Amino acid sequence: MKEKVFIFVALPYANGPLHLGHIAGAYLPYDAFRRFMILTGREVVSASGSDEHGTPITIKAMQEGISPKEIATKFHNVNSDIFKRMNIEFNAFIETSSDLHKMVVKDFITKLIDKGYIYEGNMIQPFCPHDNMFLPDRYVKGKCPKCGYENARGDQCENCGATLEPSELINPVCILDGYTPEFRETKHLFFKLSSFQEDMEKFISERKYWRDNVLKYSRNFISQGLKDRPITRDLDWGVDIPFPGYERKKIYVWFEALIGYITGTVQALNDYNGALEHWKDKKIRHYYFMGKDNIPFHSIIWPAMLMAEGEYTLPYYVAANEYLNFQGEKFSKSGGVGISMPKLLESYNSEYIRFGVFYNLPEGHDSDFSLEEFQNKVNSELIDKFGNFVNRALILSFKKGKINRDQIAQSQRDTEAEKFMRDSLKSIINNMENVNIREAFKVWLELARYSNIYITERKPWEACKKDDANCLASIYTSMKIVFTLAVSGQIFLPETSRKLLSWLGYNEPVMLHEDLDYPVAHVLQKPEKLFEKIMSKSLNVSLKVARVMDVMDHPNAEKLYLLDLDLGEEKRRIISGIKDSYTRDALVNKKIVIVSNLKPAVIRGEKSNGMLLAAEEDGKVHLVLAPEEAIPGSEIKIGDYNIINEEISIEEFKRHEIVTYEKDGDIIPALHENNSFIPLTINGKNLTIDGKVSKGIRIK
Ligand code: B3M
Ligand code: ZN
Repeated sequence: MKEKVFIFVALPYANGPLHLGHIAGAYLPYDAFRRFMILTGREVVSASGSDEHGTPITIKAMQEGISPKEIATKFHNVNSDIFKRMNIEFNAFIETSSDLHKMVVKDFITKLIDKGYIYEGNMIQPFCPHDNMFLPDRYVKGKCPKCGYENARGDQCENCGATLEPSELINPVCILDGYTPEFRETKHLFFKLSSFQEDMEKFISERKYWRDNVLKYSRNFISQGLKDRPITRDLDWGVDIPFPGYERKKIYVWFEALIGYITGTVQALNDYNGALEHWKDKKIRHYYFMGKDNIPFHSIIWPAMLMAEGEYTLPYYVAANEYLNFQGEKFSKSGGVGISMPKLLESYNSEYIRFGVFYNLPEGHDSDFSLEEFQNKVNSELIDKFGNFVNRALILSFKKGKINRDQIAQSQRDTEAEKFMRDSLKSIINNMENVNIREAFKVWLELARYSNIYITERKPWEACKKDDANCLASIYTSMKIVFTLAVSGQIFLPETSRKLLSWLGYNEPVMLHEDLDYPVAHVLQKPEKLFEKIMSKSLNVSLKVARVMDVMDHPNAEKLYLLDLDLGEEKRRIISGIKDSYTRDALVNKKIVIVSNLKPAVIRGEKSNGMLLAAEEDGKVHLVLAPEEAIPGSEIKIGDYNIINEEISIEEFKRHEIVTYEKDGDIIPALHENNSFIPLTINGKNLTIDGKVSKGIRIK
């Protein structure tokens, strides 16, 4: 009988599109592990879902002026689509606002109440006198008492990861209106986490095989003494509390989202009681994947909830990853750092993204992702090493036709290569078994590198000209390695591996084990090119033509204008300090150029949604202009850069140097990079600069 395993991955909040940091921190490692488990013969039930309740959703809904349900559904769909395009698969991907989930939560909580692990108590909670309401944790922000970070949330500090209570914040304020909250008493339900101090100590001490980061964090958490936790909140969006007196409160989002793992198995198996029976089956191992900020919820709170329930299986493995940073900074949707997945998928093949993430997996320590390194590694490692090797082997083999293992005599070099392959395969399997995904991938890639050298040294093409025995032996050996790379590659690069295997005549997934059998090398169809190199580099700066429609004085700043702009489909307002150089009349109808993907800023009480480009010399401003016939809203081209239009901060924009540059006697704007100048153009025409200005002046 097949071994059963449950694999879970933290439920992403449905309050925005996932970014690469999420994908690298949780979902891709999870997907690799799930594929590995299936390919090694396990019966997998895997689940995750959209975390649709709680303040992350209500705050976002408030910002967008739509209902929490609409926000949740919108991003449930966006994120489901991202997973699909990334080939990240689940047996169930639930929605926590579904009736099924609410039922599972109710049953779970009722059981905990019956067993006396949930009680009613009083709690001091922030109350905003101005809004006349109790504030949920995330409606309060302030300074972190642990690390001093200024913008810590009432539930957790994003900077140091500490879990917090709003009352612990230094200088707390209400996020709705900036008022200082009062702390008043109100009643809530509490979970008796304190009853599990000893059980938790034992639980953690029995899991010495966990990663250091998880063990360290958990031991530290427990050593501070487990305290009871409130599990209800003053919010009107969430799972109801089955009690009178709690009409205006809901179950705390974390408490019910964790129960989502049970809901997930019920949905996957489409059988409520059947799924619960599986939860009681202690032979089934449960694996959980998540980013490091979710550690205590999975290594302590959830196990304690399960202990309280009494019958269900505790986590076998909690795989928490560190952070993937973006070009030196933390990925942050709100701070405009990083690239969202929908944008990334517009520009790159998902196999490349998967490769880039595995190459840089933040397992064990933080790692950094830059677009430039990503493109370089895809080109130089995936394509030049793996692709090149595989391609050469496939073409030679295709030309030679079927080669039977029994008809060849391997040279010493061939047996050496085969041994390297076997050892690599063992190591990949062994590492995956122990959830060392980064290391497993490294070994896989190393095998590709090694093989590329092997085939270059072994030169089957020369041996084949003379038609000596080395010809067949080296092609056969190469193909055996191609087969091994393809079978083990199914974990990491499913599309690529599927293609390769189909050329070799395998139209179903090939199971993975240490002794892969490959009796006959045979390439059935002429292999296509596996990859295209990434040629155009990407630039996250979107410059657009804008026609000035109207110009007004800024009400609170003498030197500033408000410019109303026509960008075709879109109208925008920006603020600019060009009053000394341009009159209102000189500006109206000019076709200027703006940075259109800047994070909006508020300048002296007015919102500015972009920034115009101009050079300043001797105190006079010279606008960058588009040709007369340019259509408002069209995008400026910068060489053959692939333009990514994702919101950026002003600091990020300033990293790119745009200057005045002399070309054929004209002074034009150009991007200065790696010692070359790339003119900004539209429909093949250069942009111009208004008035006379020297070359080499910074445009900003
Ligand atoms: N939604 C936290 C997060 O997205 C949360 C995970 C829930 S797992 C039960 O970081
Ligand atoms: Zn902190």
